[in-house]
Amino acid sequence: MGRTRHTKGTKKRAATPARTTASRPLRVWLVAAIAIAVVGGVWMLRSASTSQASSANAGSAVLEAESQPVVRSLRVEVLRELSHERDAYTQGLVWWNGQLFESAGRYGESTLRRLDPQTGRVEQRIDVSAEYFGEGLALVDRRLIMLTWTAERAFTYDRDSFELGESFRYRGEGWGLCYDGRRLVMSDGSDRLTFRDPDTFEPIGEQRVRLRGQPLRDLNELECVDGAVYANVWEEDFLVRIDPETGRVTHYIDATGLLQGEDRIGAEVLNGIAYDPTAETFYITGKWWPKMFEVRFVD
Ligand SMILES: [Ca+2]
Repeated sequence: MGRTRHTKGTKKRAATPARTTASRPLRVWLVAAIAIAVVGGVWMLRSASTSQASSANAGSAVLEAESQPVVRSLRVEVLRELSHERDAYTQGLVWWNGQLFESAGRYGESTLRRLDPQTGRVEQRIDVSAEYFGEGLALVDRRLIMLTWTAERAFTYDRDSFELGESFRYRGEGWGLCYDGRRLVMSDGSDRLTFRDPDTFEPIGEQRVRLRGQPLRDLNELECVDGAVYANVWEEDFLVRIDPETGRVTHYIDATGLLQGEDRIGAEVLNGIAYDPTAETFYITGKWWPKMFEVRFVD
């Protein structure tokens, strides 16, 4: 090894002219200085652009936070409790003129009911054909329109006689339904609301619902109130108020703890929301709940 190193050194020295050997330190320093300048310049440029990028990122984060919509939190103030038939697997609830209409689901157990809002007593009831799983319910003039879950059929019933009228076909699942006086709003278990013509049931638009910027799926029973859409969310103890023009959730309504003690035995999820515009109160209940509540949503 020592021999090889020596040979190489000797060879190198022999190949190097004497005058070049004399100016080598200067050249080395020049090269080093240029290298330092280049590396330093690149580093400064990079840090400048990184710092610009960081401040740009910080700026957009601030903007994003500022543009992040504020969701108001409300709670449920219970004004009154009324009874609710435990055999109703509630899917749709509608208030009209001192009456409550309710649609209930499950195969072989689906029904349409008229209730007395003062007591919750069932005053009229018809069974839905066992092949259909009843879902959301809306009132358009004299027609109650009831969705079915997966049969892609909506049935109409006369508001007073419950006589079956025309039916509509649609694509996909049916969950919740409400009527805002101009169009029907329908949920299908996703984050989508579909707007439909109330006469033809044809889709005329849709909106995706976002809670704090994130898709809010499992939208279930609906209620159209003064241009807003209130919704149950499947398997959740909260409701939301949605601006249907933007899809944004504007209010989050905590409805935990409504049922207490033995009332919870056999009761399923919170579902069913109806609005009484004369009293400006809501009726809410759940599937197989023994009670319904007349409530206000308050700060
Ligand atoms: Ca409703």
